Amino acid sequence: MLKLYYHPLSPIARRVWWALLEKEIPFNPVIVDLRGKQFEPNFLAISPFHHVPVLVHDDVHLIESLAILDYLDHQFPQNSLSPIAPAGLAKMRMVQMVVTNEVITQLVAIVNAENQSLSTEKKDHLETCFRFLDEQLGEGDYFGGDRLNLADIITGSTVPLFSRLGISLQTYESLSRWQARIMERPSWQQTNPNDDDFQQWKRWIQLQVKRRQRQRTRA
Ligand SMILES: N[C@@H](CCC(=O)N[C@@H](CS)C(=O)NCC(=O)O)C(=O)O
Repeated sequence: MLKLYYHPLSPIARRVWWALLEKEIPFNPVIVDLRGKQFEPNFLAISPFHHVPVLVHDDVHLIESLAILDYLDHQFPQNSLSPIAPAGLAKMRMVQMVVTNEVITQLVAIVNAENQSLSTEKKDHLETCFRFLDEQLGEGDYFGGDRLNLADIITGSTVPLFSRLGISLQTYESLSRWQARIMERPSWQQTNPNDDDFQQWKRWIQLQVKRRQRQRTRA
């Protein structure tokens, strides 16, 4: 059976967990305690950059959430989460990359700033991200039009966290409608951290940022 190394509070590992539920693929979940166990040699042997998620399926062993999602969707064709048409596939990948490269960094910056206000530069950047996602949705129910795809899963594991951090999406009509729709899905609800866990995740992110700053000053 598939083995997924993950942590229930990791929005990046959540992408894979959520996709497994949507595709109704049975799996064996292994929680990695990210308060230190990720640096132990037996975990580093399967995840050299000490990250979750990791997927092990027979002799296939994968890190990197986007690669894992591609593998799952092609290896298990039921409830497909990837469009076939080239333009649809490229759009899905474009949205995935924008969320991964542009949006997640803003999320970390907001959690780290806690109660201090964000710089104008960061606010502008976040607005550009939300405007982009809003435009990509247009009148569609999902990024792929009327069908959920991997872009929805990646965006849906990330964007609703901004609302939980007090950032309103109200001015982005398509994105707000899409968010409400996504949050109704049982697989979204099953993988969504409760409030206590969410507070714990924020503290964990702040510690990670401090750890990286310490590493940089030592280097
Ligand atoms: N590019 C990787 C990033 C994975 C990642 O950053 N995972 C975080 C949790 S959200 C992690 O495992 N952090 C533990 C650490 O860096 O020590 C992916 O997409 O899978």
